[in-house]
Amino acid sequence: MKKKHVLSLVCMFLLVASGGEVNAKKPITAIGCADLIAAFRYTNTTITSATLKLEGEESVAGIGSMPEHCVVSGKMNERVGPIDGRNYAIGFEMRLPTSWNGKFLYQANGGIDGSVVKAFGNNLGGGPTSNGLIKGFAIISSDAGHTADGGQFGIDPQARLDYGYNAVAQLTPMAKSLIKTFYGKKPSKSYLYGCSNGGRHAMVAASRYADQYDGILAGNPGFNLPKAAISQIWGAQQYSTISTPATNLNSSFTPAEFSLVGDKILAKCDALDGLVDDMVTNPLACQTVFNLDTDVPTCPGARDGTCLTAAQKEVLADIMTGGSNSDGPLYINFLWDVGIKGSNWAFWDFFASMILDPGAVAFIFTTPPDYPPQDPATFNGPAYTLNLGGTGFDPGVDAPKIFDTFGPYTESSMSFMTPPDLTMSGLFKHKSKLLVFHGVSDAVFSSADTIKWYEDFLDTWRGRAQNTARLFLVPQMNHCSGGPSCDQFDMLDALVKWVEQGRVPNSIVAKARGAGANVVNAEVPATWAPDRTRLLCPYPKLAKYIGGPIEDAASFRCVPKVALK
Ligand SMILES: [Ca+2]
Repeated sequence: MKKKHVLSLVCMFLLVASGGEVNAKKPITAIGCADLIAAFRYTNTTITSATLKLEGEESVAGIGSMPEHCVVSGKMNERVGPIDGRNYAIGFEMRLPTSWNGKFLYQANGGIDGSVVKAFGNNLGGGPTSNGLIKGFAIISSDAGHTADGGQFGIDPQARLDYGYNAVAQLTPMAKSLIKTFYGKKPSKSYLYGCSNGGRHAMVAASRYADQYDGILAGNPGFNLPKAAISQIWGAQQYSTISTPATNLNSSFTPAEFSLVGDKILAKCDALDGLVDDMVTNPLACQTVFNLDTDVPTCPGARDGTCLTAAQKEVLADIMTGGSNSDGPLYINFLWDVGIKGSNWAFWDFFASMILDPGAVAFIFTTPPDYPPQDPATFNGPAYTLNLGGTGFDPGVDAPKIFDTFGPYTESSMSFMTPPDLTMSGLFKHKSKLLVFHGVSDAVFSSADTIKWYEDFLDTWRGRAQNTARLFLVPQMNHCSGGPSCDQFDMLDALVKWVEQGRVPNSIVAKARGAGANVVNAEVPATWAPDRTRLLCPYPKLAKYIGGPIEDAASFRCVPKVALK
């Protein structure tokens, strides 16, 4: 207590001496960085290294040099898997800035985790210009309990749970304790954020661990990830029927053909939002207006990029349903949106469905894991996805296995991967805030799924809903970034202001990354100003043009969507 008292007196002196500004460079840590290895004690936790990085010693592309900080590496819960005999642990990294803002940030990562992404806390969206470390957060990042192995860790029951939710449960109190050891005090506020699978982690944390976090930011959340993964595989099987050879999905639709569809959607729906500006700001209205059959020419002869064959139309219409088997839908529909022309759309449908999804579905999401016949040593992703030889994914037989339990696999993947309470009642109990964004043209996690969740949330909580969770759709943006969109924004700042200053995010400005941007997005249309800005609005509000330069977000207001009809 005495020491703290002296410290606060020193702070007061600095405040006066510098004319009102505390010297931000003044170290405020309780112990030195390397001292953490010996000083930090926590159950089942080992610190393997702690190294001070001086200002400028590390940098992030597109953002710049990092401030002075301590990098801590460690692992929790080391063990040997009882079924596969492999070594497991929850590997983590923390980056602790010398000039700390007093807050904790959990950086949830994407994919199927498996590597400790550097804990810089890079802002979400496209080409971030800042990050958590620059903002002064103490940040943790982890591998969520396994190393990168294409999904084989799913053979281990505990590794499944760690990936689904338990790594966040284990790491959060440990990280807060380490912060206390390093800085001499606990964080004043705690935040968790991520996109894609990281957005899923965020939605799961909002449901399970709202007591641990004051603010949560979920981008393009795959909160029904097992469903989305089997939908992707089902989709690959459809594309395969018009591919030559059947394993070359890229031959089913050329970039020109996807661009054609995007352009036809734009032509039909651009004006629905009240302004012809090469942007569909009202995607929901577009769904009933755009008609694939009549709005896109059918090829009279050979494909030349200006038309689609009848077979292509049939397949694309099926893809947009999200897929089904004899029991019904596998997932949910996808929205017709201009961003279908973004290269990221084809990446997910043609590449990820053949390389990333199969291992995840066979080993992690199927219960019991499909092992055997799938042998991790010789596993062939495309063969599994396309069910070549009949030992791969059969939608009728295998899709239901995401709901199954078996022996030591006591939870289905739909249980361990998804938020158990989609009403997010814990947020209300603990007065935490949830900010969600979703690129409308996401080829893997359908924006329609997030919209449906949020509409249910609005129905459940009515007048209280918007004070606790808000959804911002990002027109024409693909999965987490990209597409012909304004995809650069700082939602972490918006969340912090909401939590700490009560400044409700009534709109958020997003910027295009055309020529001259810190990280250029080549898909920004040439007809736009390279630095076009737009208002993102809390759903169900939409950005309406009110007059002024059309490249400027200041010329728009968020209005109830009824006003645009
Ligand atoms: Ca428009």
